[in-house]
Amino acid sequence: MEETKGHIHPLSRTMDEIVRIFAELGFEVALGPEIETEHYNFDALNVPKNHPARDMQDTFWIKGVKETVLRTHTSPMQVRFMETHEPPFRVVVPGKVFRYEATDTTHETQFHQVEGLVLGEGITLANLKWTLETFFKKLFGNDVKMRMRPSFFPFVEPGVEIDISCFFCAGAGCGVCKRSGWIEVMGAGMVHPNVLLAGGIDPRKYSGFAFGMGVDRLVMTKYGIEDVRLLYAGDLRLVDQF
Ligand code: 2U9
Repeated sequence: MEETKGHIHPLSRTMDEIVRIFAELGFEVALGPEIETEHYNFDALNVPKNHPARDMQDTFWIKGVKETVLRTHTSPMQVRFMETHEPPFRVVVPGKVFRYEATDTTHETQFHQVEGLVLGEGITLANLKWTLETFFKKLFGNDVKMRMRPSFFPFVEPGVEIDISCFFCAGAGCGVCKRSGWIEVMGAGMVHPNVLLAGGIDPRKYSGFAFGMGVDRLVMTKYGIEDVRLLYAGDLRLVDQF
């Protein structure tokens, strides 16, 4: 008879490993609802009222329930966490998120994120850099290099995009990193004062950093999976390979 032993899905395995590493670094883990209010998903995160992300084309709005959405990121849970916890704290939020878009090889209507939030007195960009560098070394090995590039997200200021040295060619340049030697893996930044205020935190006393990573794309790059939809197809011919 054929072997029919169960497997842990590569996405779940990667999510678990990421969360385990942050737990080693002293982070708590929090889970939140997949159905959220417009307030927690957008307003509290300093996303302008006219921002394209709020559009019917980008977000699943719940029919017949005013101001309610399928969360487009796990960030609303960090706002809920701020409301119920006094800094200092370190928290990661893993989970499923939703975007209303046409699916193709690189887009799905659901995907997975791990986001994090660190708040305390005197937290700086240097703390962000050390924490994330340490995280990537634990995930990909001690030789991995990390760089930050300026970027913009409404919920952070300054915002950065984080690249790591390509884990296939160690930075030499290959097909996976498009000859650049770098792979973009995360967005991050110092939490915007408006977001701290929305969470009931005094920005004159506390500061902190936040980060967000899409796990599906990381899994695809790591395992050479060329269509994101395969991750959700439930086809054992995919799962059996891991
Ligand atoms: C709070 C304050 C700040 C979380 C952040 C990003 C930058 C980011 C993307 C990565 C790939 C989303 O999955 S993705 O498409 N995320 O670039 N996320 S800063 O910032 C927060 C979150 C919560 C209260």
